[in-house]
Amino acid sequence: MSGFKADFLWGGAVAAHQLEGGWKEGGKGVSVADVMTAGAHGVPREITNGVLDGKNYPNHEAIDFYHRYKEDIKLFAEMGFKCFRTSIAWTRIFPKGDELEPNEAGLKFYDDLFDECLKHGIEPVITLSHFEMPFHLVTEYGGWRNRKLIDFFVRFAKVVFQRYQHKVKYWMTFNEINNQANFHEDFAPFTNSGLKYAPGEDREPVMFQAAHYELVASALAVKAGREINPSLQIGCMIAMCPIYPLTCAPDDMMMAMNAMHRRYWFTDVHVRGKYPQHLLNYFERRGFALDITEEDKAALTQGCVDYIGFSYYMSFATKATADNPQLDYDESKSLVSNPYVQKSDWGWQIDPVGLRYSLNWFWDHYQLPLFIVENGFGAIDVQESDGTVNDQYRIDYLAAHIREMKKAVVEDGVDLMGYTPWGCIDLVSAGTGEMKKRYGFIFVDKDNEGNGTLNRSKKKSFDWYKQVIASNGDNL
Ligand code: P53
Repeated sequence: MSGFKADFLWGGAVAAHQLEGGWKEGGKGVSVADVMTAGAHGVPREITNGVLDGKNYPNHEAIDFYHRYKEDIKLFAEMGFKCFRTSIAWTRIFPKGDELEPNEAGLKFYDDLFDECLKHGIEPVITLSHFEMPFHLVTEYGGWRNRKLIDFFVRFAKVVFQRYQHKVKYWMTFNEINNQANFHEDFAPFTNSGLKYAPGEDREPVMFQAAHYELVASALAVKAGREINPSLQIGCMIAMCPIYPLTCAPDDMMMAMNAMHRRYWFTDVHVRGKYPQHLLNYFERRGFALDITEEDKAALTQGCVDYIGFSYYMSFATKATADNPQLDYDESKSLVSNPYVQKSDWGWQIDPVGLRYSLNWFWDHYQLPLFIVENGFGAIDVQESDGTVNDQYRIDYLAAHIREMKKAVVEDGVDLMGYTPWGCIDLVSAGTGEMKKRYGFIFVDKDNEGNGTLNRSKKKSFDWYKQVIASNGDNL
């Protein structure tokens, strides 16, 4: 093959809660994203007990895509997008999550949004759950620690598959389901699974239980989606940060392998429909008594995914230490700085070669089509007095990653479906809640405190990406 497929899905990616705003419009309920304040690099977002007066909740207005999506999609079309990845805010469809009937105003919003995309020849790529589950499911049910969530999620999935089956072909179930491997910090358990831990609670088995229910829910959703319409393509979504050994010392290599096991077993279950033996042995060693039934195991085998969607921003590194003889991975403690790569202002290690490695790793393990559904450079952009933004650093980052992606396809023979850079229009950062951590080709005039006109303007990278798409990845 000389390059990317003729029907390669170039586009951009966002998530409902990070750009829509309109947090109460059209009957929308409160989501987990609506109770998270703005933080900063090194300052975690506060998760409040409901929406409190006097706090800054950046997702409530976000970039007001809810009212401005026509203007924004027109700009995406101008760049030549073939597809647009977003999510459906669960709380627009089931405001509390446990209702029996969906909210028609929410369904109508996505009908209009998808129609607008299709009008411009842009294929919607849709995530069902992207860090925005109903907050009611947290307060009433304890989030995904409760088995009942499976039914609520599957009901939501069936409603939207049924409704949009002729408008949306590509779906993913849970965004970055494996982020919660980092269960010692509060962010991932809450955004992935609506988990709030009691002080001193043994967090790890709770995470595995929640993830198990999600994997069953994902499999049941995949099965239901196929029954509704066999032409739907339903994938998983994994946050890929490959973990390198700091040195070639054999124990460092084993530590890296164990770390990969602990961060990526989720993919095994999604793709193969069963737990890897190393994890079952780990549950036994740790004495975790998880609620995994025979029906669950059967369900997992019946809902294997069609493709692997993944995000790639950075690689990690780890090393063995004397106080960890079993070489167990604890993401809050086991990572070390890689001296061979640069870091972004937010400490994310910049490693384009890691993308080629990741593509090969996924392909070697699973032989399923791959879709890079997030990649990008969060940076502080400066708008000049004439309104322009010279984001050459973003162009450099993306070009370097696309070059490696091409090697994976052309030289290594990986089957790659498409590429949707993250935050194709500036939006609220998930990790920090900041506006100033920008990823877009399109600048949005809004700051961390919520000031600004919300006007859109093209950055330098806008015309660059347009050329990339027009040349199917040849003009970088
Ligand atoms: P922000 C951590 C590591 C890798 C990806 O992230 C991550 C996270 C969580 O912060 O999240 C994904 O906005 C996620 C998006 C998110 C994007 O990466 O923290 O799917 O919702 O916005 C970038 O810079």
